[in-house]
Amino acid sequence: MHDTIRNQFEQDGYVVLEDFLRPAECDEIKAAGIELAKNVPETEQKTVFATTNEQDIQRTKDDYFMNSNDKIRYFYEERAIGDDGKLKVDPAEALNKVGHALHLLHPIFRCYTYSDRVKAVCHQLGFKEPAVVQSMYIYKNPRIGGEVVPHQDATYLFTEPIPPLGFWIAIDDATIQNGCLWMAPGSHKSGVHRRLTRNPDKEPAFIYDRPAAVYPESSFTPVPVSKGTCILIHGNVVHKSAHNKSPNSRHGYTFHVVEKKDNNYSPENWLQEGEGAPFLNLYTTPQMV
Ligand SMILES: O=C(O)CCC(=O)C(=O)O
Repeated sequence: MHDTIRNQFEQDGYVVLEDFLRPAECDEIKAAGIELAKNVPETEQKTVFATTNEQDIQRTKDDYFMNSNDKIRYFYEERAIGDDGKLKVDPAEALNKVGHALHLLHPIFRCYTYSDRVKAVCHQLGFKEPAVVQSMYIYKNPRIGGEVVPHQDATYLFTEPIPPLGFWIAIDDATIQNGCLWMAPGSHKSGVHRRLTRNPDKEPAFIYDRPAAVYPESSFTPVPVSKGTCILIHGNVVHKSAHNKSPNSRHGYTFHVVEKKDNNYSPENWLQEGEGAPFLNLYTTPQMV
């Protein structure tokens, strides 16, 4: 079992773990995600998150995004907000995602992040001191859920020599129609193609060091999965997801783990450890506070 996961991870850059969560556990997480969407505090600004255009990414990475390492913050779908700044859709279906400290601040997300199953996977992949650095609930809502363009997670969370590891858990069935992940198997073997780095005291606050790589459509394979499946994502593997044009949501819970032992976490990453956002050792952190 150990070798199978590790070999596949090394070969393809991702591994599909079916039945990682039970349907009832997904339902509990989904209820928590919807509860967050329905109760966005009035004081939160309406920030859009979209990956389709470079300037948008750099603009999105404003203070609201940048200071979300130790908070639960709300990012909207572009198609959810009208020209007047008001919501065009039901608030329960307006968000792109919530992040980035669910694993620290929300009891349900904390429980499913620091779980024995997650710890076992990290052991199997050989992590010595794994730490969770960020978490997101991604809604990919019916009809408006935006495309996520091809990228490597290491572009945003650069660590060396050991790349970060993503856990991506399907909370709904993820299909080709509602925007499942598409992976480029083996693409993790070609290094990190570009990085988004802090650009202190300048505008924009973040810059890419290189233009976006162009990946042929033929390199991607769709990975439709049933609710409760976890996809382990190597930090250097190229992946994407399409616009959800279907009437069904495609919720997912995702978080990233970095190795702390003998590994360098780049001080240029947008996300930094902070007093309210410690990079806690996964093996020793309790599920409940
Ligand atoms: O959930 C998705 O559609 C894509 C998520 C993803 O690629 C990421 O967060 O890196």
